[in-house]
Amino acid sequence: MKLPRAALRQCSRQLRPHQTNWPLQPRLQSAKSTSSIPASSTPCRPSSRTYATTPTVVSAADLEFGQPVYETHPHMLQPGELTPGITAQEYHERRSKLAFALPENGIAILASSELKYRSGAVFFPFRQDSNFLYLTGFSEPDSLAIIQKTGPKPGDYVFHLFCRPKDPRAEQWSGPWSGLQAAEDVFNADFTGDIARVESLLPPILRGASKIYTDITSSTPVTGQLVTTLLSHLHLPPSPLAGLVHSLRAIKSPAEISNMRHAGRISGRALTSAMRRSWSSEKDLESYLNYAFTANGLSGPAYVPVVAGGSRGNMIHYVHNNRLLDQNQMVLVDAGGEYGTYITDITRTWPVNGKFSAAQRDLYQAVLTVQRQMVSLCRENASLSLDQIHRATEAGLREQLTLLGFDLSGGGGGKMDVLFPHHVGHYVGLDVHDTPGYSRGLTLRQGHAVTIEPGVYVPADDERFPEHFRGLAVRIEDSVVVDVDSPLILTTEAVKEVVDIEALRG
Ligand SMILES: [Mn+2]
Repeated sequence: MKLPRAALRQCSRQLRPHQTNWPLQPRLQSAKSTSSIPASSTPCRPSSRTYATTPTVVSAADLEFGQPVYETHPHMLQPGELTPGITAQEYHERRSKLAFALPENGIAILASSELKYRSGAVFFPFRQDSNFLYLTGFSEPDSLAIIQKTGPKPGDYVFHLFCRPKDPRAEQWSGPWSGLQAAEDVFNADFTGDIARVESLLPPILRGASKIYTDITSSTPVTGQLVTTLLSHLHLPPSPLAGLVHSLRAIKSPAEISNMRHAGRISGRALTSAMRRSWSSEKDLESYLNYAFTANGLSGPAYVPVVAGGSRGNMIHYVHNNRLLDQNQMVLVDAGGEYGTYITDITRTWPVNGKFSAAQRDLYQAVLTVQRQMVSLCRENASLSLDQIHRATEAGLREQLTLLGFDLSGGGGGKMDVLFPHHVGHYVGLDVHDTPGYSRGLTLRQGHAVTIEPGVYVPADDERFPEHFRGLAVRIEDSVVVDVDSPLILTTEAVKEVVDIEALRG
């Protein structure tokens, strides 16, 4: 069977630039005349109080979608983009690469996230499943994406997107969603259908499959029971899909790197502005950062930040952020913003009063020296994995701490596990801990995006360590993209040299 290729239609939105009229089903259904004049250009005549309201065509700019699209949000998206910085063409290429990796007649099925509730009727802002988002750009719950391989060449695939049909009455309560027509016209689905009818729509698609890849289980909301029952009836035991998608996600495209650099630049500047000011409470500092990320063009904080004064920095994920700050202590801040669903991950530690004490400076400088060395290894021609950089970090910190008078001999290994209890880094991208399960033992290559975040956490009450360092916690973290012969540091605007930090309050 010859099926249409998504590639043939993936530029369709460029044929409908801003202000261009195009037909959409909901308006057509309510049309009562055949006027060809769009409502937006019809003058209102106050004297007669008559309104021309029934165009046969309507500008996309006059419609509501479930997420920003270029026609409605030209301040957020460029022509051709489905999400900030990422074009419809790139989404097509991602699906194409996934399909290419599937066996003949293989099918991948992905379920969207569902709206999650905080308490009672209070819900969290919706966040699409990262793999679903990566392959579709479609950010709505109650959706199912199917990528069906149709031939041996790149681009030989069909994309089905099942979602919610437009429903003005329901949308009046929930806010708008995009509907089936937009699934085709905007998101380039070859076929679409009502998610409520998936029970009858899915079997004909799956029947010819040689192998199914999916991470849907019977406990996946909305479609889980249905999909798993169907697969068992069709005798198609599914294989996990996440690993295939993560292999694609792990290597960032130029557009993704650009988004991450944008998030890193704005977030880094916010951190530096925060360091310039004097703070008396963790909560004020947290609020400032969240505001600064958003006010400067990011969509918001990428994760719940750590704002930890003094020895609270020893708790790696301290997020209460509700104590007062002691002017003689340091504050450890792990905070980053998000842009186009791409995150940045930064940690800085600085003296609350703007000037390092001798012990604070020594410990800080030890961590910084190692952090800089490890960042410099994030290049393809170093041929190292994150795990190998982690071992180099341990060796580097051991050397630096010994110079500072730490006795790491004898049971030194155990002591290092106390002082540096976490891995030096992780992959970053759409998620903070990106592509979970993707091995840190793989040699880094161009396009990998990682954090480098060594830390030293000296317990307040452990007499094995020099007294003047007890209770101090230092972590320094940058997000970095691996290039061939150099690292691209995404978060360089967050200053980290001792002299630069102290100069901010000069
Ligand atoms: Mn991190």
